[in-house]
Formats: sequence, structure tokens, C-alpha cells
Amino acid sequence: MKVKRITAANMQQALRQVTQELGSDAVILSSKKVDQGFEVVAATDYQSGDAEAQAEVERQLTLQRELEQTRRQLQPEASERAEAQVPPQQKAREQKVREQFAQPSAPDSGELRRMSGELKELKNWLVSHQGSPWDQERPMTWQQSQLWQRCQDVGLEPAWSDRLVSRLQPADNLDDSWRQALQLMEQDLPVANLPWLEQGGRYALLGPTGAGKTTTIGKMAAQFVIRHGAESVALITLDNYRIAAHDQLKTFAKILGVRWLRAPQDGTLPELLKKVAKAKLVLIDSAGLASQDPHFTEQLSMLKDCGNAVKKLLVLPLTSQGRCLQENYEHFKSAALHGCIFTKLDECFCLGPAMSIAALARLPLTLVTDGPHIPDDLHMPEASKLVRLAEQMARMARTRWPVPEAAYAALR
Ligand SMILES: Nc1nc2c(ncn2[C@@H]2O[C@H](COP(=O)(O)OP(=O)(O)OP(=O)(O)O)[C@@H](O)[C@H]2O)c(=O)[nH]1
Ligand SMILES: [Mg+2]
Repeated sequence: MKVKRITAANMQQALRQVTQELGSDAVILSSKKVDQGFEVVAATDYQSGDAEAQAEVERQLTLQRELEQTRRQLQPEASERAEAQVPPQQKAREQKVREQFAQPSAPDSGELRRMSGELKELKNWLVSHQGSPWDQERPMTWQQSQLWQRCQDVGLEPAWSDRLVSRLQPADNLDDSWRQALQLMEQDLPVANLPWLEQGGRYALLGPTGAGKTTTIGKMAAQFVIRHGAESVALITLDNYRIAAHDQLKTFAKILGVRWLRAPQDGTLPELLKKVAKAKLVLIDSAGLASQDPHFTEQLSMLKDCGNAVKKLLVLPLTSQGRCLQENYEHFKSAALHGCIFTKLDECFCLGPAMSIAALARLPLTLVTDGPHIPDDLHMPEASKLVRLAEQMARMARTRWPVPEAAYAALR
């Protein structure tokens, strides 16, 4: 309930003022003639007969009266006149009000110290959340640092994250900027759809142990045989360093009914390539050797000798750690790589590290495998699909983490 006492020159004016100030639903509680004209007491949300409402009316009127008196007291010309009429309790209240206006209270030094400490903490927090730790020279805005963090969640290399974030146009909100970042990611990821399935060619697959080189060759050969016939394919293995290593490829060749040769037992690689000159598709398998292995350089130089006649594709298993993939790239890049193949997409939970290698080294992605089955689990890559998948994996990882965190918090 709201109560108001209104004084006007005549009753009409008083009623108009009531409607203006309290609305058309206001109820007139009393009216009387006074020296200045008419005084009207009106209320909104008033329920007659209610003792509590009546008491509330009295309380509000008393307060209004006191307020008016205080206002008059604060006017210098009227202060002396009114002083005599003010009761002692009210005088004390007025005194307090005056003191407060005259001397705004200053926080004590302890309070100041606390506030300045909090400001310092806030400043440090802001500074610590700005900028890439990899590039101290280039400060980032809050939005950029949030986007940079999202790139990390996707598993991107800091160098690529830096490049992406610095190219973004400022946007009104984080999600719009993130959409922009995903588009740039897609543009940065080089994809080359080699015409191997239509036209054939000479390809050698290199990469770390167990990456899926031989299995991928089996898939490629099988798909090609289905389309062009067994006589159009030849398989060559360089893997004669490990006991029975070439058995796997030999078995594939037998099942598919295609020609199979070994280097150097059946001749040097250039000689073997001449022997299978009629085959439309020639696939060369290599042994997964550690870079410290003495045969590693030997095998690599055999491939280098073929020059551009053989396209070398680096097989990167998506299940490997980012740092391992980087090292693999460093070891094999001297073979003059034409592109890369991502394997084991079906077992992978973070695509960013392999995508970073392709993007930063400008090494086109040529094929993706997503299972061990021959010939089905081999596909042409699409940058947009891979980027979307990479983001989904990051989101999935984020939603999984809070559970163990909560469980951990409960133990403390
Ligand atoms: N889940 C899954 N497994 C795969 C994929 N590609 C290959 N594999 C499996 O990975 C294992 C190793 O595959 P290989 O083709 O022998 O690997 P490699 O690179 O030839 O290995 P090395 O000759 O020892 O260097 C095998 O068990 C394959 O079935 C894939 O895309 N997904
Ligand atoms: Mg193999």
C-alpha cells in the first residue's frame, strides 16, 4: 500500500494530482480545508476496515510529515523558525543527516588496504589470462584468449592456434568468433584428393611401426582390383629387415591375385618399377623402423632414389600423441613427402595434433582410414567433416571431465 498527502489550491487540483501521482485506482481516505487550500489523503491498494491498513496509513503519514519538516529544516531561511517546533528526538536525527551530508564517511585504512589488495588480485588475474604463453610480445584480448583455449581443447598446436586467433575479425560474442575460427581451421587444413582410384599411380607408404601402412595398402589394392581388375595392380615390399615381415603383404597379394615383389631380393627399386611398368597402380610398403635403426636411412634413401616417380605418403596414426606425430614427421620429411594419410580415426579421441601437422607443414591429407576392415575402411578426406569431428571430440572430452572432478572434490 502507498499513502500520499496532497495539498492544492482547490479540491479539483488536489484530485487531479492524486490521479497523476497514485493512478486512477487511488482511494481518498480524508480531505480537509487548510490555510493553503485543500489537503487530501489518498492511498493505492487500500482495503477498508483493515486495522493493519489503517496503521500503515498512519505510519506513512507520520513519516511524510517528518520528512517535510526535515526538508524545511534543511532550508536555511526557514531553519530558525522551524527549529523551535522540532521535538528533541527528531533534532538528533536531523543532526545525523546533516553530518552525513557534510562529511561523507571515508573508509578506514584497513578497508582501503583490503580493497587495494583485491584490485591487485583482479589485475593479476586479468594479466595471467591474457596473451599466449608462446608469444609474450603479442597481447590478446579476453575473447582471443578464450578462443585460444578452445583451440587447445581441440588439440591444436599452439603455433597454429596463434595463427588462427590473430586472423579472427572481432565479433560480438564468443560463439560467433569460434565459428569463424572453425572456418579458418577448415581453410588451413590442406586436403588433396589424389586420383589414385581412377588413374592409378606409384605410391609408397612410410610411417612409424604399427601405423597401418600394410593394412592401408591392402585396402587401396582391393578397391582398385574391384574397379580395374587384378592385373592392373602390383605390390612391392621394402620390408625385409624383420623376420616374416613381408608375409602380411604377400598374403594380401595372394588373396587379391596381384603381383608381389621384394626389394632388394628381386632387384633394386628402380628395376622393380620397370618390371611392373604395365600395372596401373603400384603400391610400395615399407618397414616401420625407429629413426635410430641403421636400416631406417637405407630404406629412406631407396625411396629418395626414385624421385618424383613415386609419391611418398606419410601414414600418421591418429591414436599417437601429438609429440610422437611431430617427431615422425621430422624423421620422414627428408623423403620429400607428397602428402599424408590419417589412420585409426575410429580409435581416436583428439584430432587436433595430426591436423596441426598437416596444416603447419602444408602436407596435404590424401586418405583417412577408420577401421581395420579391407577394403571398406578407407575414405577420401573432407576438411569440413574433420574439423567438425575434431570440435565434437573436444566437447565430448569437456563434458566427461567434470565427473571425476566432482568425485575428487567429494573426497576432500
Ligand atoms: N582400428 C583400426 N585399426 C587399424 C587401422 N588401420 C590399421 N589397423 C590395425 O593396426 C595394426 C597395425 O597395422 P599394420 O598395417 O600392420 O601397420 P604397419 O604400419 O604396416 O606396421 P609395421 O609394418 O609393423 O610398421 C593392425 O592390427 C591393423 O589391423 C584403422 O584404421 N583402424
Ligand atoms: Mg607393415
